[in-house]
Amino acid sequence: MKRAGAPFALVVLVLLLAGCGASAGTQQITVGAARTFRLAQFTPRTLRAGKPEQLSFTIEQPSGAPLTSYRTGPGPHTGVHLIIVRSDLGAIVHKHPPIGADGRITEEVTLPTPGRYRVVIDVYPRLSGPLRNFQLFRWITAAGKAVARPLPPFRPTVTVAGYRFVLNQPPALHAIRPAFLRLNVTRPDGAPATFTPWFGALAHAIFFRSGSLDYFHTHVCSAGMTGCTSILGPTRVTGTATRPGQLRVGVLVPVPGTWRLFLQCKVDGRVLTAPFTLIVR
Ligand SMILES: [Cu+2]
Repeated sequence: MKRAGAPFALVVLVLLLAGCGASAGTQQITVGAARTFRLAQFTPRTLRAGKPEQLSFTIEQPSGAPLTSYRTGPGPHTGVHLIIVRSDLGAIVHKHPPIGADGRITEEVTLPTPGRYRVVIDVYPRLSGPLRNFQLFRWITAAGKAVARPLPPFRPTVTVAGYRFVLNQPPALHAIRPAFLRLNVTRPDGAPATFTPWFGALAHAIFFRSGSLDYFHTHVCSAGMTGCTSILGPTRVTGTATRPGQLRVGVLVPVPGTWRLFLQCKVDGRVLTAPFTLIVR
């Protein structure tokens, strides 16, 4: 085993305290000896590509009863976040599904192309004690012949539907160390973009590591908005947006590697997803 004392202790901390979570590569998270949450009645495992499909599941508590009580309030750290990423990190789906009174969660999703997809369910239960959130994982498949695309290299400018995301002087990035990416976002006419809150934040920064698909998630909130800080072990990060068209995005990832950042924000009534490849040492 290459992993000795210190890194293992860190992994345990990450599992217990992760603000928006790090993937352990398993299908369930064990918190202590007795508290195990798991996915139940997850359906379907295979979907059609390019067609809306109903994805449905229940989160079971350690007692076996469905989890029905979730965090509410301002900020993005509430309820259930459903994130589905293609295994080559070429596509992402991000939803905050409604939760039925019986704990059943159903959401319509469209997987754009054939391939394997990793489902990350980031759960914010309303519980007493230190557990803030945890993740559950599943693989699903969109039927058909998958064409995996290699991850493109880092590019400082990404254009989505005519909106330009420009990364200014990106800093060197290191695992477990928070850093900030400063972006300018302009509309197709060149004017600064105005961000509308979406799923409790002005922008969502969803990170997946190439290959292992480790996961982390930070947010950009407006001044005074609470419940926006992401935690990784003892480290915290909060993004800010001080002027129209400007985002300061917190980067905080658990391990080195090549990561794909999916930066999502709502501008002019549409949700934009700007992907960036980042090298973290
Ligand atoms: Cu988010």
